[in-house]
Amino acid sequence: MGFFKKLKERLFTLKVDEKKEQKNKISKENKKTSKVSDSRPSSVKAKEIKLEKKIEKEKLKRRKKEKKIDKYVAGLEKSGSSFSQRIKEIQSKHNEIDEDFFEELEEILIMSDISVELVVDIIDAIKREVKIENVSDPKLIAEIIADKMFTVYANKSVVDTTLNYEDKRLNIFLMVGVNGAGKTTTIAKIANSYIKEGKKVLIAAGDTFRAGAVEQLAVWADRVGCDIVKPVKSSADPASVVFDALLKAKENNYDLLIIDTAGRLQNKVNLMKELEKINKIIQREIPEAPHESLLVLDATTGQNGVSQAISFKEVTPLSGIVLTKMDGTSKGGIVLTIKEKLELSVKLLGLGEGLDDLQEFDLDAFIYGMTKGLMDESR
Ligand SMILES: Nc1nc2c(ncn2[C@@H]2O[C@H](COP(=O)(O)OP(=O)(O)OP(=O)(O)O)[C@@H](O)[C@H]2O)c(=O)[nH]1
Ligand SMILES: [Mg+2]
Repeated sequence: MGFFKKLKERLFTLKVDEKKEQKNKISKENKKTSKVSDSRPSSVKAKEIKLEKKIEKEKLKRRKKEKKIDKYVAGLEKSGSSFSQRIKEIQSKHNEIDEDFFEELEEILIMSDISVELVVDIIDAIKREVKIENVSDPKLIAEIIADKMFTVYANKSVVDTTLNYEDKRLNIFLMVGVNGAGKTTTIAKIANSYIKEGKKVLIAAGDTFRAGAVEQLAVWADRVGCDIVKPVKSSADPASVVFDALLKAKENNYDLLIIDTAGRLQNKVNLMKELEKINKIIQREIPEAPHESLLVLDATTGQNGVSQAISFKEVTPLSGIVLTKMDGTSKGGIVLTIKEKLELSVKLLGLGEGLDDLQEFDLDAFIYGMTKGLMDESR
């Protein structure tokens, strides 16, 4: 089975057997229309109810997954269409898969912000596959490209993208990143998704440097309906805000505390000291926290963002990356580069400005969004 077919199956197939679902539906219909009371044994009826519940659960899961895939497709519209367009161009330009073809393919991958090292790996893998499968028609190569982008990414290391959130404890997420990367909006989006799950969320306005930062966060907190701890006076130290927030969160049994910070990379030593201080205060209260230290990066800054991330990694321990503004770039390959260069997983993707446009990273959905234009039919 080809890669695209397998990918679509993973993304769109319902786990529960569709035949079983149909059978269950028919038996339910019969029951409704029949005037005779249901005389079947109770074990049969119980089994039917169990299956029905399972089907409903799977359906809900599928709806959620479909919504996520739609978000990915919309958010990766720029990247996906430009990537697919360029691949199609070289497919029709070349009659055979030769060195010239590979050179142009290499350029396309590099142009989409995939690092040179990764491009070399991907091209090598494609070349091997082309040889093994004896493929000579460029029209047949799209699937191999998508497949190898996927496997090179997945094979490099374990792809752990789930956030370290657990029930029955105070979870602490620390957000870092340079000004304008999207920290504040990302905090609002994360808060919103946990609030929607019924969790009690508190935000700490730890960016006390930029005028207006606290107020901007307060507006978001109000909009998503969560509580916020602000500095008591404008000159307050971020560490004191974090301390107050920790006390409030512990006393009032919050599920999640998200901490906003200022990202002034201009002064690395100060930034390092400040983050060290914040971490120390958190660990004095909860030794294993922060449970996530997420670096927020603007995807539109491309390779610059990667250098920025490397600098941040030097000043503070990080547990993952949030890549924002993916909808604003046509170079989606940055996702692959970040993992390669930083040995950190992209845990969340910002696919738009809306509150539910922040999505957990999903390699299948990402590759689908990037290469959908190359597939024969859309679904
Ligand atoms: N299109 C798009 N815009 C985004 C996304 N994430 C954030 N933004 C926008 O990016 C801009 C900056 O976001 P902020 O959240 O204020 O960034 P910040 O890192 O908190 O910035 P400072 O507080 O100045 O340090 C805002 O206009 C957001 O709406 C995204 O995923 N897609
Ligand atoms: Mg901010």
